[in-house]
Amino acid sequence: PLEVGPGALWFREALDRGAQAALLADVGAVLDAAPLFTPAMPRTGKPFSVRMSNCGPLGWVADAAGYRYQAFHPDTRAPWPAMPAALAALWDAYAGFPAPAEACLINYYGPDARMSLHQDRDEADFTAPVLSISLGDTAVFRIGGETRAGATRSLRLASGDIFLLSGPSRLAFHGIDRILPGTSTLLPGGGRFNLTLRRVNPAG
Ligand code: MD5
Ligand code: FE
Repeated sequence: PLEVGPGALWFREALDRGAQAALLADVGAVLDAAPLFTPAMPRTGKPFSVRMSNCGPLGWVADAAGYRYQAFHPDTRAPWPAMPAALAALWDAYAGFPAPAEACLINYYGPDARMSLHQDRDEADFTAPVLSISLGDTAVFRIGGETRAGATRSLRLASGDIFLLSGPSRLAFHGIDRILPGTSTLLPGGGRFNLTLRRVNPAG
């Protein structure tokens, strides 16, 4: 892999087309049971441009009350679908962490969706890495250091790329500046899925 920062490992083209299509089918089955919801900013209630769902025991949600992990879908109130075996296997292969992932956040980006620069700090255990899998159109990803003011780098995450954030990079500022429409034929309607596998609670 390419080490783009301390503990930030970029595995380009890690998944071949068949593996991407199989993961996309798994995502489709999850979304049949747990449809994409529109998260909203705490306090202001401003909607995100990215739509989301989750699978696994816990899922990340955002609404006027705040950001949190919970065991059920914010609209349907149903428990999140189980983690597909292929995703659990990717965690085992790439994360190098002894406990299983507890959450897979599914982000869907249409052509105009963005995610502003932020840190992922809603988990109780920062010693566990975050594993990101990109499917569909290429994203312009920005990653900096542990302070908002620090320098940032811009990387293009393509379909089939896997990104591991561990160690000091686990708390790096990062975001998605834009999607490059038409760069992949994987999703029939275009757009991009990003899957992030996470631990939420301290291991054992
Ligand atoms: C995405 N997702 O592509 C982006 C980046 C999110 C989120 O940022 O919070 O859902 S995935 C790469 C990533 C994930 C977690 C941490 C870091 C990068 N990082 O510390 O650089 O939908
Ligand atoms: Fe993030």
